[in-house]
Amino acid sequence: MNVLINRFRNPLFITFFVSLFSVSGVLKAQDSTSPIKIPLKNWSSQLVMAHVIGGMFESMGNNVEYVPVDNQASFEAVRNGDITLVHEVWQSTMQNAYYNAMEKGGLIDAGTHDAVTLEEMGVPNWVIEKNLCPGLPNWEALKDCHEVFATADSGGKGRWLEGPQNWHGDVMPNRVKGLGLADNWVVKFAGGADALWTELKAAEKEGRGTIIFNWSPNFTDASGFTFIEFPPYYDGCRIADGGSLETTGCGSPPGWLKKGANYKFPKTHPKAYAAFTRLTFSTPQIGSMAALVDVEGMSHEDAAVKWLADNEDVWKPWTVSVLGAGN
Ligand code: TMO
Repeated sequence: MNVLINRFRNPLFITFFVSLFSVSGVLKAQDSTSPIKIPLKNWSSQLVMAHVIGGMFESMGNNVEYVPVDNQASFEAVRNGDITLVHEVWQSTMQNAYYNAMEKGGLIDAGTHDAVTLEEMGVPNWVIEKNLCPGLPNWEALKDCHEVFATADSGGKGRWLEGPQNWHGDVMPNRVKGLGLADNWVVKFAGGADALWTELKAAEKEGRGTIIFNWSPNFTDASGFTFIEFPPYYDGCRIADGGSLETTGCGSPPGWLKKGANYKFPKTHPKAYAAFTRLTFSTPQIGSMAALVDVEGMSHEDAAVKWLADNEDVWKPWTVSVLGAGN
C-alpha cells in the first residue's frame, strides 16, 4: 500500500500513465479531416440551422460540406452515408422514413430538440380577428364559409393552400374528402415555401381570407398565426398508414423534433458528434432562424453567421469537450 501511494506521488509515474492514455487515444481522440456532410432542404429554419451547425463544426476545426437533398430521401441518404446527419426530423411527417432507415441499419438517433412541433393548416390571426369565418379555429366552421376562401383558380370552392406535394403527398386532399368537405373545398399545392408567405402578404393586403399549410416552430409564431383544430390524430388514421376515407379526416399530431446521424459519425468525428448530440434548439430559437430570412430578407448563410454571432452563449458550451480544455 505504502509503495503504491509513494508511486502515485512520483511525477514520473503519473506522466507514464498520462502518456499511456494519450497513446491509446482516450484523451486525444481527434476528428477526421473528412468533411461532415450536412443536408440542405427546402424550408428556411432547416437551411439556416444547417449553416448554424456547419459554422459550429468549423469553429471546432472540422471541415463541412453542404448537400442538397430531397426531404423524404434524406433518411436513406444518412443510412448509407451520403450525408452525415439530419438536424430537423419533424415527427408528424418524417417519423416513418426516419424509423424505416433506423430499422434497416445505419441511421442512429442523435437526440431531440426542446421544441415541440406542429405541421397543420391554419389562418393568420387577422382572419379570426375580422371574424371572416365565424367559429374558427374549430374546423367545422369551414362547412359554412368556403366562399370567403375562394380564389381565381379554385372554381368557386374554398382553397386550401398546401405546401409542395413532396412534403406530405396526399394527406390534405384525403383529409378534405375524409371530412366531407370536398364539394366545397379544393387543395392546391404551393410551388415552394416562399409561395405560402407571398400568399399571406397578398391576402392581408387585399383583406381576404386565406388558409395555408404552416408549421411551428416558424417565424409566424411571432407574427400571429392560428392552427385549425381538426378531429384528433391517432396512429393509423391516415390512408398511407392503413386508414380509410372514414378515418383520414384526422388532424396532424403535435410531435417531437429529432436529430439523426450515420452510425459512423461518433467514430470518425467524436468531438463533432458529441457537440451535435448536445445541441438542442427551442421554439423561439428556431423561429428566429426562419425570421432572419423570411422577415428580415437575409440569405440563409448570412442569417446563420448572424445567429451564431448573437448566440455564442447558447452554442459555444456544446463545443467544449467533457474531457476538458484542449480536447
Ligand atoms: C417540413 N415542414 C416543417 C416544412 O413542414
